[in-house]
Amino acid sequence: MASIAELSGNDEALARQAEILRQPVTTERGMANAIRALTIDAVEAAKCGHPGMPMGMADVATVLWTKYMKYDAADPKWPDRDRFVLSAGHGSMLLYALLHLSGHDGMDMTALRSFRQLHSVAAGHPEYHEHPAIEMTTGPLGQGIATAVGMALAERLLTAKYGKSLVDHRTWVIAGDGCLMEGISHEAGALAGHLKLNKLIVLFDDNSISIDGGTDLATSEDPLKRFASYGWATRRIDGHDYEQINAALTFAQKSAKPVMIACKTIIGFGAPSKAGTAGSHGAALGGREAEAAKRALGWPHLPFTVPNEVYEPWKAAGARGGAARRTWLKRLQKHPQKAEFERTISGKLPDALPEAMRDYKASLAETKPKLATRQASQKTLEVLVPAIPELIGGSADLTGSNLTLVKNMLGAKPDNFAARYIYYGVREHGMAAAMNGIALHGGLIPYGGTFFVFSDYMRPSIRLAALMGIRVIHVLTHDSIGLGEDGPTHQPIEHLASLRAMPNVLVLRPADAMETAECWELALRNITGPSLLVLSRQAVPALRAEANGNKCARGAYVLAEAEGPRAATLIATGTEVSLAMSARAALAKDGIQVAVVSAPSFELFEKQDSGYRDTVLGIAPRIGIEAAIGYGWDRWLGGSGKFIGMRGFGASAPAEDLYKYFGITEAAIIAAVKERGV
Ligand SMILES: Cc1ncc(C[n+]2csc(CCOP(=O)(O)OP(=O)(O)O)c2C)c(N)n1
Ligand SMILES: [Mg+2]
Repeated sequence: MASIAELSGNDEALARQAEILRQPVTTERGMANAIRALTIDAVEAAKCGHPGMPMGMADVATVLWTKYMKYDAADPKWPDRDRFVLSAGHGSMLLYALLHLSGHDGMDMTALRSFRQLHSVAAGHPEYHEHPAIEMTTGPLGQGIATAVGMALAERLLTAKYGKSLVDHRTWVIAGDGCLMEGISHEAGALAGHLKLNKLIVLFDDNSISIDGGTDLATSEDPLKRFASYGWATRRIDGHDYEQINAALTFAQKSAKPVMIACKTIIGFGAPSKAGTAGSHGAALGGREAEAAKRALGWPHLPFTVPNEVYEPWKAAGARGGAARRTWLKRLQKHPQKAEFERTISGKLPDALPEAMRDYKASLAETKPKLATRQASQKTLEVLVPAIPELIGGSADLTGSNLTLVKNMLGAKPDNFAARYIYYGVREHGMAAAMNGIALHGGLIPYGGTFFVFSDYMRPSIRLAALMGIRVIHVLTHDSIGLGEDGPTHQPIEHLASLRAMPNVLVLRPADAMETAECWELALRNITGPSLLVLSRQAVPALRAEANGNKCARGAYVLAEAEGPRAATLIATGTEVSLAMSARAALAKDGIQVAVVSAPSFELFEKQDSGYRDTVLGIAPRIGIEAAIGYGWDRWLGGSGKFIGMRGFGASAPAEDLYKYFGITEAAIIAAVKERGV
C-alpha cells in the first residue's frame, strides 16, 4: 500500500522549492533557516514532533517577528505588546525557535534540546504556564484563532477605557488548514468580522496539506471567501516571497477590518523529498532527509548550533521594541488612570468590593427573597457590575434568560467599544474561547451566559481555561429538569457530573439568593481556573438568614442541624436543598431528626480537611438529592447511602410534574430516610 506521503504527491511543491532554493541565501532567509534547522534538530532529538509547519511558515514568521510585531524580549508581559497566538499548536517548534532566537530568557538551547521531554518548557504543544511569552495553550485546532478574537476584543475595550496611549496593540495568529476546517473558526471569524476587530490579523498557513494528505480529500471551500463574507479583509500571497510577505503585513496594519492573509507555503520547506507532503507534518524527517534538508537550505552548522551572524540580527529584532516599551512606561507613569490600569492588569479586585457585597448580603438576610438563582445572580450582578469596572458580561443570545445584563451596561459595537457587554450571538463555543482570550489578555474579567445544557458546546474551551488556569466565569442557567416544558433536549442531566470530572473547574450550584451571592464571590476570587455558576430557572425560597462570611467557600456545610442526634443526613445542591429542607420539617413532625447539608461545590468540599468533612457528613445514613445523574455522588454517600435524582433523560412537562414523575420529591426523601431503619 502506498504511504500517505506518496498518495499526496509533491512534484509541484518540489519544483517550486527547488526554484526558491536556487536563489542566494539572504540574511532574512538565513534567519528563517535557523528556525528550520532548530526545528529539524529538536524533532530529530525527540524522535517525534511536527517539523512541517515551522519549516513552511519560517519565512512569514521571520518577517513578522523581526519587522512588524511589537514586543520586547526583555519583558514578555509588557501589557501593550502585540499578542502572538500559534493556533496551529502542533507547530510548537516554530514558537520555541522564535523565542530562543529573539533572545527571550527561559528558552535556551537546553530547552530546545529537551523538546517534548518531561518538565521541558518546550512541551509537545505550547503550554501557557511554561513560558511567559507563550500567550496561550494551543493544540486543539481552532481554539487559538477563536481565543485570539477575545484578545483582540479585549484590546478594543481597553483602548476605549484608557486611550491609545496605554492600549494600542495587535493580535497576530498563525492558523493552519485544520484551524480553519474546525467549526469554531466560523463562530470566531463571524464575530470578529461583525465587530470589525481590525487589529486581529490571521496568517493562514495555506499549505493545502493536513494529516491524511492533501486538503482536497476533505474540503473544497475557499476560506478567504468565507472570511471575506464575515467582513474580513483578505490577501493571498506566496509565503516564501519576502516582498509579498512585507507588502501583506504592511497592508494588514492599515486595515479597517480584521485581516486574513493566506500564505501559500510548502509544508516541510527544505526537505528534499518530504516537502509538500503530509509525510513532513507530524514525524521526524529521519537522519538522511534531515541532513539533506540542511544541505539544501545552505545550513552547514552542527545540530543545535546557530552562528553569531544569524543570532545577532535575531537578538536585535528581539530588542527592537525596547524603546517603545520604555516610552510606554513613561506614559503610564503620567496617566491619570495609572492605578486602575495596574490594578486590573494585576487581576486584583477593587478594595471596595467586600463592603459592597457585605451590604448586599445583609439586605438578603433581611428581605429573604424567593428567587430563581438566575435572578439572584442578576441581583448580585447589579452590585458587582458597578463595583468591578473590569467585569465584562455577555451571553450567547440568551440575555433575557441568563439574566446576565444589568442596567447601564452597553453592548459593544464596531463603532463603540466603550461598553461592558458582548452580544456573542448564538455562538457558545466562540463565546467561551473569546472569554478565554479576554481573560488571557488581562485587564478584564469575562463572564458569559448560556443554558447549562449547552456547556457541551463550550467544553473544549472550558477545558483549555482549566488547563491554563485562568479566571473565566460561566453563567449557566436552566440547570435541570426544573426548566420544565422545553424538555429533554434542554434539560442537563450528566453535565454536573461531567464538569465535576474535569480537573481545575470550579462547579458552583447555589441553593438560594444568599448562596448565589457567595458563589459569585468565590468565582471572582478563583483566579486559577474557570468557574461555572449553575443556576435555576425556577424560584427557590431563601434558606439562609445570616450573611456573615461565606459558607459556600468550604464547598458544603450544615445548613440545618438535626434537633438531637442525626437520624440521617440529607445532602443536596441547588434547587434540591429547599426540597431537603421541607423533607426535614416533615420528618421532624414524625419525630425523626435529620440534618440538611448544602453542597454547592464538590471541588471546594474535597479540599477541606477530613475532620471538617466528617463533621459535615456525619455518621448517620446519608441521602444525596440532586436533579441530575448520580455519577460521582458515591464518595459522599458511603455504603449505606441513597441517591435521589435522575437515571436518564428528562421530559417535556411543567417542572412540578417532572419532579414528581422522576421521583425527586419530599415523599421520596422521607421514604429513603425511613427505609434506612430509622
Ligand atoms: C481539534 C483537533 N482535532 C484534531 C487534531 C489532530 N491534528 C493535529 S494537526 C492536524 C492536521 C492539521 O492540519 P493543518 O492545520 O493543515 O496543519 P499542517 O499539516 O499544515 O501542519 C490534526 C488533525 C487536533 N490537534 N485538534
Ligand atoms: Mg496544512
